[in-house]
Amino acid sequence: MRQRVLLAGIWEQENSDFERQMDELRGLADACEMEVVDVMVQKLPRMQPASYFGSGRLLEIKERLAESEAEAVVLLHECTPSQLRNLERSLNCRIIDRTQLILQIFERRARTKEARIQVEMAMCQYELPRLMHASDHWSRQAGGRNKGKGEQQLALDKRALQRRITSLKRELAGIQEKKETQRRFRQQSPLKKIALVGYTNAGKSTVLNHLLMLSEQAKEKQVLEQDLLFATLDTNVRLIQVKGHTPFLLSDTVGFLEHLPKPLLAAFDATLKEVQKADLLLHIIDISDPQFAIKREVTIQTLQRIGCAQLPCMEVYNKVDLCSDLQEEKRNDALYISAHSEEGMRQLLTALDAWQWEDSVALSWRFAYDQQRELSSLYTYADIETRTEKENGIYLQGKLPSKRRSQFRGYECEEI
Ligand SMILES: Nc1nc2c(ncn2[C@@H]2O[C@H](COP(=O)(O)OP(=O)(O)OP(=O)(O)O)[C@@H](O)[C@H]2O)c(=O)[nH]1
Ligand SMILES: [Mg+2]
Repeated sequence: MRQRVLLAGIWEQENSDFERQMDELRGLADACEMEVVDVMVQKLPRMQPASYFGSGRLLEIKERLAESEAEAVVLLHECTPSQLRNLERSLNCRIIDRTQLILQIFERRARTKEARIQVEMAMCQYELPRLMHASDHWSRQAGGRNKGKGEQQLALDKRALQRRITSLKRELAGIQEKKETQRRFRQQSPLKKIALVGYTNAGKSTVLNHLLMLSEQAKEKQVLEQDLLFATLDTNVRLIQVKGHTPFLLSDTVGFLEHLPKPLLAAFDATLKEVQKADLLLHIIDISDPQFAIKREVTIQTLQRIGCAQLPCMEVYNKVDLCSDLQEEKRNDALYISAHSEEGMRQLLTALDAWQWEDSVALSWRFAYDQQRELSSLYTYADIETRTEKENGIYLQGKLPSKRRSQFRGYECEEI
């Protein structure tokens, strides 16, 4: 059964984006399978340091809680430990702040061992300062004299939590070491590494699956795509090899969200490495979403936060099938696709080809028949367009990245 919750938030004076944020909170609650039974808002210059809401509104919320039989209050902001404790005390029910809500969604979605550890670590990191704060509170109350039982218990809990974080870190490092080896292996590959990035639910996994389908790759290679916030929590790297196009490695990863809580960004640090090491980012934007411009901006800011702002990035507007009249709005420097159909997919592949061969030269080569090793090495890096076998050798024409030219200069010949 869905948990019945009351959504509540402070509408701070300078916040012009409040309604959208509340809508998003509703979406997050939904993603956590909660039933929103009521909404309470208070307009204030800023949130109250002690109890988030003003005292009058707290009484009202208490009444509404009783009327609606809500089991918990979900807050628009991340709260301080003391705000949470005071709210819990005055409302006498469970308080879930925005960070906890997101952590709960991640907990539900985590499927692989790595994702589960990352989420648990983020939860412990969220808990720790709260526990510390509670223990400080106890120390102050005891006035440094006899340590009360409660305080001793808190100290034990704190140590247990710290030990758990250390052990999770160790376990995660083990898993990530294996992944790092795979990553290094891929790094040596001549194939370009492209990473899908974007707001959660923009359609990143669907784009990956569509390209896999065009690559005629096995069905098992497909990744999970779902109309859910944070459907993807793991990084999946796949080889995209569509006939007539240059192959590349494509990675799908966790979606972004406005004010993504710090513990989550920290715990998913290694997962985001895939993005940091990419040669190109494909920023997928859901153009059917009325809020797409804000979400695009949030993605750009998140990329800055994780140190990826300098990477080349191509913007891809997705879900055009859901928009009726886009013609006038279309930008020349962006791509428009529908990952649900063929629309724009070939243009996307052509644009990726152009990017891959942007810094390349068209050349001709001749190899003797006993130079097979050198010849196959050229095939690794070049896009070969023609191959002619003659008496005195094999003649080839094609494109080669400029930086590789010196390696095969000895085989260059006049045009065939
Ligand atoms: N109509 C339409 N729906 C799409 C398109 N692309 C994706 N979707 C739907 O959008 C929803 C989200 O797609 P995903 O591919 O899971 O989105 P994502 O960006 O990977 O999301 P997260 O993993 O949560 O970050 C799914 O229900 C998809 O079927 C599209 O071009 N058109
Ligand atoms: Mg996904």
